[in-house]
Amino acid sequence: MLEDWTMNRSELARVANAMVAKNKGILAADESTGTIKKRFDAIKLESTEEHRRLYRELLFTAPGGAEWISGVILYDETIRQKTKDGTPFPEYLTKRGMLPGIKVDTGAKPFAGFAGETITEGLDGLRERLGEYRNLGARFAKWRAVIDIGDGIPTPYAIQANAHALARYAALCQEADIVPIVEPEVLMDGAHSIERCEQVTDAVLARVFGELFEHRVYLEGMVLKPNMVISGKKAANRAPPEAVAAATVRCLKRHVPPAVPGIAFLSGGQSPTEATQHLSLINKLGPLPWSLTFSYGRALQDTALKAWGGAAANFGSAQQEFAKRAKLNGLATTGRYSQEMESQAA
Ligand code: 5MM
Repeated sequence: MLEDWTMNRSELARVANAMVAKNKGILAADESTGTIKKRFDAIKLESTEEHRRLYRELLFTAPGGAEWISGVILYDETIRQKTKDGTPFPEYLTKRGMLPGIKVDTGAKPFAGFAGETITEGLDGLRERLGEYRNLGARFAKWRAVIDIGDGIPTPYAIQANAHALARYAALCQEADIVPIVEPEVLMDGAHSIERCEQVTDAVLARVFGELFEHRVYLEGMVLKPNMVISGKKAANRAPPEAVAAATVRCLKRHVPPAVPGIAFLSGGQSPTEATQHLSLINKLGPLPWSLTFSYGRALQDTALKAWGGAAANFGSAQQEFAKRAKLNGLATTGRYSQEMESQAA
């Protein structure tokens, strides 16, 4: 029994370390049906199952992409889809050296009794779903808690309830030999200052790691996916990139034990270049006890999605755009990105 547990732990740690391997990061391609529809609306493309499949194929098969991508977070529909030649996506990704992952939460829903706050759902039946996803090839999973900053929010109890759900999810994942990505996202919507973001992120991370400890989560076998500490999008004087990097590192040092192998940031509405620059500046502040990388959705995909526009003729150029962003973010994981690289070809 003890032997099984040790083996299970060493495999969890192996996968978690591979997810945050040097020069690489994670592609978040787990947009639910409603979110991908919004993305397609922006390029005036109908959100059919085939268009969603084709778009994901564009990203996953991009020449050069796998060099910088360690893993891909899939959605329930996507993990069951195939490349045009009939290879299931998880099998295709694995062959190219990218770990398949799966979003398992069922979304942030209004938190009853707490106006303006949400609680992430999806724990019911999770043990069974994890078993199915493991059989479909998933080696890691993701659950996102959403914390909004506003008048009188977040409340301590909404933070606690979300942290508790994240920890229950993480423990269930590890039981199923799946590495949990623990994603507590403090939103950058609104006009709040960077100081307020730091205060809230401090409180959230403190509670999340408290709950992970209580739930006996094996820290060496997980990845944290936090927001950066950053001014609200509508703030009057937004803090400069160096201040974002310094505040983010300060906050993480206070709360994330060195046992956690890696931290993979979400982009949260930052522009693609902003997200890359911040990551690079953060890494310049090293050495740090964890690997610091990306798990971007929009900041990796936006330029490729626009370049594609749903047209077959643009497929190759959109793949180049994606590979370029993957490479620049890969370089940012070791602080080697510079803005001059933006004008160079992939
Ligand atoms: C890819 O976007 C995911 C959101 O999907 P739903 O809102 O449809 O569930 C999201 O969880 C994503 O993985 C993270 O928030 C990071 O994405 P960004 O775009 O913030 O980097």
